[in-house]
Parts: sequence; structure tokens; C-alpha cells
Amino acid sequence: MTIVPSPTAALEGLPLPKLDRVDLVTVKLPFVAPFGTSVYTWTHKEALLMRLESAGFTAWSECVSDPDPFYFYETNGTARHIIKDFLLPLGELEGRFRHVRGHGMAKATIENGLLNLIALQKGVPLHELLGRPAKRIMSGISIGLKGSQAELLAAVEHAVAKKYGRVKMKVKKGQDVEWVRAVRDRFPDLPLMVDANGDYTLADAALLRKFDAFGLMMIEQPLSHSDIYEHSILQKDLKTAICLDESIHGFGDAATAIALNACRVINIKQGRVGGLMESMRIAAHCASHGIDAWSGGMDETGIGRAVNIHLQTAAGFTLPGDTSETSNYFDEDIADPPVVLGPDGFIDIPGGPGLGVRVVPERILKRAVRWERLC
Ligand code: OSB
Ligand code: MG
Repeated sequence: MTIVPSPTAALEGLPLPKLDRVDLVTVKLPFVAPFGTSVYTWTHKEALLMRLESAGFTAWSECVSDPDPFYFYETNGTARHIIKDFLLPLGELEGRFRHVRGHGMAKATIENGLLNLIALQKGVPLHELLGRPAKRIMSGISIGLKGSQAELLAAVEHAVAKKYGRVKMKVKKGQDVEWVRAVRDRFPDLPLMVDANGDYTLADAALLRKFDAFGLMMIEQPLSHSDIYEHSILQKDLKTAICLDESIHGFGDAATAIALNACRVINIKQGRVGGLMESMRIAAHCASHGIDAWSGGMDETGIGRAVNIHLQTAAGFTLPGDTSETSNYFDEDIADPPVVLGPDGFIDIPGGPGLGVRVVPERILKRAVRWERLC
């Protein structure tokens, strides 16, 4: 019998630090430009942050939910409720979370915060705690819906100049095939993909087949946010690989989607699937089934952005993710240093223990709209 090492072996049985103090801090940061998708247009990042204190160490984590349930069912309000009333009182890693159904974003906030805290206390970078060697991380950018094709082309031009590893453009009904054609005509060799955030149905199959003409890397979440089965029907009909985002809430959904051939790629958002450990398990499962995986983003502040960067050292993250420069979203972030691309379009893991980024207290104070001490 071959013993397959567990992707989370390095983390099993870790003693948990005793928490001296826990705070939830909501910050609101303006985006440099509105971010448009088929479901909503966001003008700000309103992020629920968790601050953990233990034996003189302070660790931060970020909940990836939005204030609204337009992308996902969890919100900053539900995450606060679940963290405060159910997860935090249980007091250990992962096992206790099994009693709480769903609410992966809330779970990830605590799990990632504890792992960051442990890494800080051990004096090692988070990726090392995860059992993974350092590497340079592939970049990718998600370009929101634009008001005109000229604006879209200008944004793609900028991304190409920066040497992003791939470009994703948002599409929606009525703003799709012709907009992709405009980009493809101008950039014939660009690694390009689209994200529909669930805007289509199987009745649109003929239209979706038109995307096959553009040599796209993949089409992300063409059908309903809650569907897996209909994607398996559509995938049979498309040359272009389907990537699932919204439909994947954890390992079980990923395994189901792969078994049904509902997709050839999975977007792993560590928050949406319940944290770093579940993300590593999904990525390893994808790798052993010939399915590509990449790290999605939720236009995070520097805290969540750093978590996504460390995660991408794990086995199975085979494609560039939605990991873009801080300046793509914010003029001034709450953490330093900001994410920047090297001249080759790759990203260096921030050095030092934990996440490797410093949360700047004055910027937190400047951006905080709510502060609640939990213990
Ligand atoms: O569908 O991947 C998505 C942002 C917010 C909600 C959903 C999505 C996105 C993005 C941006 O595409 C990813 C990023 O740049 O962080
Ligand atoms: Mg998506």
C-alpha cells in the first residue's frame, strides 16, 4: 500500500496558542476605480479584520466576505455573528468547526489568524508553517466590466505592459462575445480568460459556444452560483475549459465537480472553502486528478492578499491566480509592503515571520468604521 502524505501533515496536532485578546475591526477602503461584475459593482472594500493577541504577539487575519450577499451568501454581518457566537467560544483548530455547517469565510478568518499567529511565534514565514518551500508566485489580474471597449482595451494594455501571467475579463449577458473579440483581435497571444459570475443558463449554450473561437484558457462560472450538474452538461458541449468558482464551498464540492466532469479547472478561494487547510486538500485532490487549480481573490487588503500569496506555494496551484498588485485596487492599503510585480511579472513572497507584511496601526485607525473587542 502506498501511503500518500496528507497535504496538511505539517499542521496536524499543532498546539494552539492561548488567546489573550481578540478584536474584530471593520475597515473601509476606497477602490482606485469601481469594480464591476455581472452581479454588482463595488466602489469600496469593506473588510472584516480579526486581531489576535497572544503572549505579546499580534496576528491579523481578514474575512473575505463583502458587506452584501451578492457574490456569496456570507456577509461581514453573518461572519461576525458566526465567529462571535459559535466559532471563537469553541477554542481549537478545525475539529470544532465541523459542528458548524457552512460559513467557510468565518471559519477561514479564525483558522488563518491562528496559523499566522503560530508562524509569528515560531518566527517562520507562513508558507514554512504550511510545510512548503518558498517560490516566486505567478501573477494574474481580474479586469472588471468597463463602460466602453476602449476602456477595456486600455486596462488590458496596462496589464500586458506589467507582464501579468494572465488576464481575466469579466463578462455578462450582452457584454460578452464582441468584447472578448475586441481584446483577442488586439492581443492574439495573450493568456486570456473570462468570468461570468453565473450570469448564463443552459439556454445560452449556443452563445457560450462562441467563446470557443477565442482560444481562452477557461470560462469561469458561466452558470448558476449553486450549480454543478448543469456545468457538467455544458462542459461536454464546449471546447473551452470550464472553471468553477462560486459552486465550490469545500472539498466535497470539488470532488463532486471533478467526478462529474463539470469543470477542468477550479478557482480555490481560501475564504470561500473555509481556510488554508481545506484549500491545500482541494489543490492536492485536483493535482491527483489532472485538474488545474489557482488561487482566486476577493480584492483583499494586504492581509488577505499575503495569505493568498503564501497559499500558492502549496502543491496543485498550477495556474496564475487573481493575485494582482495592491495598486490595482488601493492607493493606500493598510499593510506594508504592498504587492508589486517584478519586471518578469512574478511576485516575491514577503519576507519575515508570519504573513511577512506589517499592518500599519495609523492606517487601521484611519480606515476603521467599527471596532469590537470579543475577549
Ligand atoms: O468572481 O472571482 C470573482 C472579486 C470579488 C468577488 C468575486 C470575484 C472577484 C474577482 C477579483 O474576480 C479577484 C481579485 O482581484 O482579488
Ligand atoms: Mg469568479
